[in-house]
Amino acid sequence: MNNIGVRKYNLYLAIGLLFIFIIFIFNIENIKSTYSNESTTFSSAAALAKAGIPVGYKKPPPPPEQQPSGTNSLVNSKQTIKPTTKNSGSGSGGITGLATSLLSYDNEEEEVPIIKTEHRIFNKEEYIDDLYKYTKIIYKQPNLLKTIHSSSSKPTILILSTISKHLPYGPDRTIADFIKTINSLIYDITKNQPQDTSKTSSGGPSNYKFSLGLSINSPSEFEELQKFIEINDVKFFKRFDKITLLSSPEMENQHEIKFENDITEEVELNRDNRHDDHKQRVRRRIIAKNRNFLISNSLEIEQFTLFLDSDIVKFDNSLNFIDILVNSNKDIIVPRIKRGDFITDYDRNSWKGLRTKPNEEQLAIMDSNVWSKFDYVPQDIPGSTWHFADFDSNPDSHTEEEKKLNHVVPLDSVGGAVLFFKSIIYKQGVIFPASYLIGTSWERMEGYDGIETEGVCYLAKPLGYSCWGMPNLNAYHVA
Ligand SMILES: Nc1nc2c(ncn2[C@@H]2O[C@H](COP(=O)(O)OP(=O)(O)O)[C@@H](O)[C@H]2O)c(=O)[nH]1
Ligand SMILES: [Mg+2]
Repeated sequence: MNNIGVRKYNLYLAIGLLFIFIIFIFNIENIKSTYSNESTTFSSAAALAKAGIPVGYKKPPPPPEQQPSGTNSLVNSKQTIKPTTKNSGSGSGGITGLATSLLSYDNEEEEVPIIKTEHRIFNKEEYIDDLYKYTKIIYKQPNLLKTIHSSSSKPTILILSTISKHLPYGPDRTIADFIKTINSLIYDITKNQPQDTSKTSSGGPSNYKFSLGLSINSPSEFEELQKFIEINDVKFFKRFDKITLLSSPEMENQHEIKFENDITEEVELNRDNRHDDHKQRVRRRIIAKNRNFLISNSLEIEQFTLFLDSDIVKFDNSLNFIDILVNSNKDIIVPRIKRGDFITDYDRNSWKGLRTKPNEEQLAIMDSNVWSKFDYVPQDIPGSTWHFADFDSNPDSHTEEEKKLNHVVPLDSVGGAVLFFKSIIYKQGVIFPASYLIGTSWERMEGYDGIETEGVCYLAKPLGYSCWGMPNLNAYHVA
C-alpha cells in the first residue's frame, strides 16, 4: 500500500469509529430517557398511593383465564370483587359489616365464588367502593352471557327507578306493590307466570329483553330490598336478565356551596313538604344526581331506558305499553300521567312553549348568589305554555290521527314519572342537569329553569334529538 492508500485506509477507519460512537451515544440517551420516565411514573404513583389515591399503582392485569361456568365477565374486571360472606336469602350484603374496599389496586385479584340467590335464578356480585362510598349489587342470570351477546335481535330495555327514603311508593304501598306494577309491563301478571310470553297483537313484552336498576340510599332498606329480591327471585324477577341495585347514603346529602354573603342551611325534605317552592332547587338537585348516578352505574348495552317514579301504580294497555313507546321511534317520549279520579295531567314537567322569567329584583338576588332568598319557581304563561291537559279542552275537534293511542305531540320539557328514551342519547352526555341550566352566567351559581328532567330536552336538542309526548297513553300516579 502506498502513502495515499494508508491515508485513505485511516480516513475510512476514523469515519467508521465515529459512526459507531454516534450510535452508542444516541442509544445511551434513549435508555436514560426510558428509565427516567419509568421512575417518574413510579414515584408519582407511589406518592399518590401514599396520599390514599389509588392511581397508576395497579399491577398489570393477569392474563385472561377461562371462566368457570356460571360466572360472567365482571369477575374478570379490573376491580377486585369481594364476595359476600353470608348466604343469600338470609340478608346477605348491605353496607354495614362489609368495610373492605373492593377497589383495591395493590392486592392480587381474588377468585370470586358466586353467591346464588334463594332459588338459583341469579348469580349475585357485590362491589363496595370505599372511596366514593357506594355499594352496587348485580344479579345476573347465569345464561346472560350466552343470550345477551348472541345474535338475538330482541331490543333490550333497562327499567330504572330512584327510590326515596320517605314513603317512596305512596301511602300504604310497599316494594312488592311497585315490583308488581313494573311487572305488569313485562308479562301478564293476572296469569302470574313470569315466563308467560304475553303476546299481544303487536308482539308484546316477549319482543324484548329486560334489565332492572333500582337505587335506594337507606342502608337498612337496601338490605331489605336484597332480601326481597333473593326470596322472590322466581316469583317476581324471572324476566330480568340483570338487576343492578345501588346504594349511596352520600347521594342524599345537600352539598350546597356556601357563599360568604348568604346563610345556607340544610333543607328538611319529606313527602309532605316536597312541593314547597323554596325546597324545589335542593330537592330536584338531589333527584337529578340520583337519576344520573343510577343510570351511569347500571346502563350497559340496553338500547332503551325507561325511568319510572316509585309511586307509579298502573298503566293502561300495559302489555302494549313498551311496544307503543319503542314503535313511536321517538328519541325521548313520555305518556300522560293521571292521578286519582280527577287529575288528568299530574306530571306538569311535561310541557311545550314558554314560561315566566324572573324580574329585576330576582335577577339581582341571583347575581349576588343569595340563594337562601331566591324562591322563584318558573310558572306557566296562560296561552303560551302547553300541557297534556290542553289537549283535552276540545276533544270533539280531534282528528282521527289525534284520537289514536300512539298519537304524538312535540314537547320542550319532559317529566320523569314515566320517561322513555333511546339510551344512546344518555351515553353522549344528555343527563339530568343537577342545576338550573336556563338563565345562568359565570357570576351566578345557576339559572332559574331547566333542572332535572326539565333540562333533558334542552341538552338533547343541539345533539339532534327531540322530545315527545303521547297524550292518549296513560300511566297512573298513586292517588
Ligand atoms: N334518592 C332520592 N330519591 C328521591 C327523593 N325524592 C324523591 N325521590 C324519588 O324521585 C322520584 C320522584 O319523586 P316524587 O316525590 O314521586 O315526585 P313528584 O310526585 O313528582 O312530586 C320517585 O321515584 C321518588 O322515590 C330524594 O330525596 N332522594
Ligand atoms: Mg310522585
